[in-house]
Amino acid sequence: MTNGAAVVEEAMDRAAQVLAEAGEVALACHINPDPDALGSMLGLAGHLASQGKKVVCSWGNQPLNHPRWLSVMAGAEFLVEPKAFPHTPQVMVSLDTASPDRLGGLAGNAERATNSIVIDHHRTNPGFGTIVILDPSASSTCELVFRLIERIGGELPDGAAACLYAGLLTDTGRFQYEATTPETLRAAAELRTHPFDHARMGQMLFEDNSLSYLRVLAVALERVTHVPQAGLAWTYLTQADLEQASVQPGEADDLIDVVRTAREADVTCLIKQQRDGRFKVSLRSKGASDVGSAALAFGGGGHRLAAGYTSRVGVEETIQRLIAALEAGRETRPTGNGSAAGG
Ligand SMILES: [Mn+2]
Repeated sequence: MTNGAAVVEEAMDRAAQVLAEAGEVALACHINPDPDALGSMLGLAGHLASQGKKVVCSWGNQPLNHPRWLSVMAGAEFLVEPKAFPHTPQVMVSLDTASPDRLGGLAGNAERATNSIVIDHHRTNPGFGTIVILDPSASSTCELVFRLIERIGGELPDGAAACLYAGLLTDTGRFQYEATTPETLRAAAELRTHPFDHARMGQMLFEDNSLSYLRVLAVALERVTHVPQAGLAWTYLTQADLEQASVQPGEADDLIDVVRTAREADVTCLIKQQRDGRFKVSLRSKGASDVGSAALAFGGGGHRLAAGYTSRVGVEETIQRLIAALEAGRETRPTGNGSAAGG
């Protein structure tokens, strides 16, 4: 066992003890949650509720918009608006949240909590909270929650199993990405022993696009630009593009998954204008570039192969700065494959 693994195990023990002793637990995940964030939160909440704990779940967007795929999960009854979240929780768990600001309106609640348990797998997480379960080698926060639940003990409810499976499925790209380990697959196999409709879940999570979305995808694909010297392929969408097609900015998040299949590029970038005018920059790498470091340099975060940040300058300036950063990275990178843990 490496030193890092021992630290994670010790934090798991402490968290399991605090949760076992708690009567009430408040859980939160990052704003604009993805299935790993929501699944890890509702999965842990479902298990704690089955242990007789009072649980309450939220995230820091006001109002709380329930994603369509929440229907393949369980535990929607635990969700409350952030304003109804305990002001000073005795025990608060923050899930899949790479930094306090990713809690949005609930960052103060985590700061005030007597016990603030943070469970996450983002390498860029600075390690906030009083108990930090941070394992950048874990495929997903759901995998970490699965291990924590084993530690807590007791029967895992079927609905909680479905929640955790959803997060494993999406954060591993259907068990494709490099962080998928035998442990990940053992967790998935164990979760699949519970009765839930995994085929419908896959459909809801990966094959549920509106025609409007497909039309926006066509616009983005038409604009793909190749920058060979930076190993980059990039595209962009403005608010006008999204409004014209009546697509919500959050709906177009997966569009980069199509662009990143470009054979000619190692790095893919999607610049998407938000309602407030700023630009959300999403980055993906096939392995030769560390986009996590690039995103961190621009005030964002993420993993070595998937990361993002927000830019306040226009599309043209944003891409020029990114190209400069990528080119600098290519010059300074040592030869050979990097040894950084993926995520
Ligand atoms: Mn995650």
